[in-house]
Amino acid sequence: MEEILNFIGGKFIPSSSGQRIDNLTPATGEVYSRIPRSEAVDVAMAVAAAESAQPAWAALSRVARSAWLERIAESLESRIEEIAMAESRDTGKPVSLALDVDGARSVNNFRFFGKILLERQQETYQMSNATNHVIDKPIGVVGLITPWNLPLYLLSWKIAPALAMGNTVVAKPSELTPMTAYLLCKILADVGLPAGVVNIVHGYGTECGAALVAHPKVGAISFTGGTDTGRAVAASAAPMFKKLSLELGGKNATIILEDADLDQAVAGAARAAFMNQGQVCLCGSRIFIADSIRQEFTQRFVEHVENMVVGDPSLEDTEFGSLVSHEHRDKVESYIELAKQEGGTILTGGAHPKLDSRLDSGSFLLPTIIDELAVDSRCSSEEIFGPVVTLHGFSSDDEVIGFANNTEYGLAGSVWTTDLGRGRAMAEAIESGMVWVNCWLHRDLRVPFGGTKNSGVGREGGQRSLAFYSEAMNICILDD
Ligand code: TXE
Repeated sequence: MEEILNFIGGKFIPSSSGQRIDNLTPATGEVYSRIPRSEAVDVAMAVAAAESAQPAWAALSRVARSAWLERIAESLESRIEEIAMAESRDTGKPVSLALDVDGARSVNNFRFFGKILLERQQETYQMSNATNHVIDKPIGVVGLITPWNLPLYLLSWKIAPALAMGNTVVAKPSELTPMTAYLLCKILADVGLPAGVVNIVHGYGTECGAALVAHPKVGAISFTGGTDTGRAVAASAAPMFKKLSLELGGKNATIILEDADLDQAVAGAARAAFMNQGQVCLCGSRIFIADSIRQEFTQRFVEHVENMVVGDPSLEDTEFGSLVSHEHRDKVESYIELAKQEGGTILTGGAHPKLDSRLDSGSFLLPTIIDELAVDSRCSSEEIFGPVVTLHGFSSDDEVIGFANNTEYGLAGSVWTTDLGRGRAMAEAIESGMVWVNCWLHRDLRVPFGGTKNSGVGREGGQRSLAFYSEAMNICILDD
């Protein structure tokens, strides 16, 4: 049984109360490690450590901080297989996905933000008799709260730009998936990052996460998670006027126009629906198909999904693993039951796969495709965050734009067409932060990432992340 510890002021320590929370691997249900059940007192220790480390960290040159990020990237890269296996075991996702996303992209996050820090331009504005110099100042201590679906990827997406801009960090990973955050701490200790620059506290959201948001010395909060939790975080942070970035849920549309390349669209829509067992905020969980190709698309889509390799996440050829927990699977299954009551037809899935007996207690659920639901049914409009996709027809561009926008969310979407001008026009009409045309989750780390409506507040990504993790200050100097 591995004991995961907090990382505070460069030391690995348990929670002050000594209490722990079991951590299990969702593919087998086995408890294989425990995390500290940290509370406000532990968070306060972490914030104090971050506060005392911050001036020296901020005093380093950009070149020096960038070099630290590169050192972390190199060390992570050298342990990428171990990271991928740990992430797969902790989340239930296929190890191949953990290698590509959680492993490789976490390395990239550190490397990328180290690089663009050096490219950041200082703005100057000349007046007739004075010059304005806009400078970036660190915020101080920033709080980072991350979810269970892309644990190390999202943690590194926040830690790297926060450190780049001279802040120190207190982070709280999801209590469901703490292992790669712990491995990252070991890496930070190995490379000799100064004590207190990164502090990680584990525990429940309502105890440890809420204490971090409420701590008066934490100047900014970056949160990724559910919309309801985001609301609670915003309510706690707003009276203190903290800088706030919220990346929340989505109910994203995948739109297949009648001129789409069907090979590309079928594979793309399946990837968008079921990557990471449908547990990505960007997943396309509502597929709108032009009436004239609906039958053909549906048949090919169902075939494609039924051919996905579902099973043991630790095997290299597995394409679809376990959901994150029994509780989460129960929630997803309750939506499948609801879909039946709402008049939906399950075209495939809706049941547990038959697997090796070792995986009997795992949180597996087959990829599920539901047809015949009204576009405004609860299943087609509420975020399920699992391997469930609903299919709907449409007869015109205006109609499908109305369907796509008929949701409280506004995070992402994709449009599939061979007419790129029409695809671009449709993308612009969709109320969301990001739309892909003929691709999905094709990520360039320089572009804005985030959503509108109930999908969040603010944008991170590239220079926008560097701006979020800093305070812009203008100095106006009257000419001689
Ligand atoms: O997320 P939570 P959960 C959605 C998805 C899912 C739902 C709930 O619909 O079914 O959210 O998932 C911490 N103050 N997404 O319960 O609770 C918590 O410990 C401060 C979308 O896992 O939002 C964890 O570290 N922190 C999403 C983090 O917040 C609190 C990814 C996220 O947990 C807190 C995951 C509080 N009061 C779920 N309560 C996405 N956008 O990618 C909890 N936390």
